[in-house]
Amino acid sequence: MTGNRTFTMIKPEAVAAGSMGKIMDMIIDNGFKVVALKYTRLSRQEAGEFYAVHKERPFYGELVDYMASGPIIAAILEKDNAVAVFRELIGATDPAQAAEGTIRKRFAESKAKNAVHGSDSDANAEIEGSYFFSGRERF
Ligand code: 3AN
Repeated sequence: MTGNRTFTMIKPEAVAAGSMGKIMDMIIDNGFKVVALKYTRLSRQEAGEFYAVHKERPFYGELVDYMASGPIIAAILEKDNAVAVFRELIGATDPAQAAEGTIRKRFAESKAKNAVHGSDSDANAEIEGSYFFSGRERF
């Protein structure tokens, strides 16, 4: 349903730290239904495609290298007003600015290694979710 789904990734440093279970618990405890879930790894090329909107940003190369550096968890999540509510739960891009109780406040290392991704619009949630999941992988 439009407006009720978002897409997330638990990023390589958070997976490497063994935090994926705790992060999924926070997501589920905050009322999100897990519609799709996958443990996978992006190639450098795939990470570049996924973050193509940031191509002109100075940190693009670093971001692509980092996102391809290890396995991630990808998921589609469902809740009313999912995109906005999930971005509130993850907190600011820079963990130093993230509010208490947010996922990034608790798990992020830095602006680059910030533990989780959250879609920034309904349109991007659909595009990003479709990048990882087919129709029969969504429940
Ligand atoms: P958000 O993930 O909060 O939507 P964006 O869309 O501005 O933030 O940035 C996308 C991703 O690029 C971030 N999740 C982060 O990993 C990386 N990033 C953003 N700003 C920086 C920065 N100044 N230096 C390094 N990486 C950054």
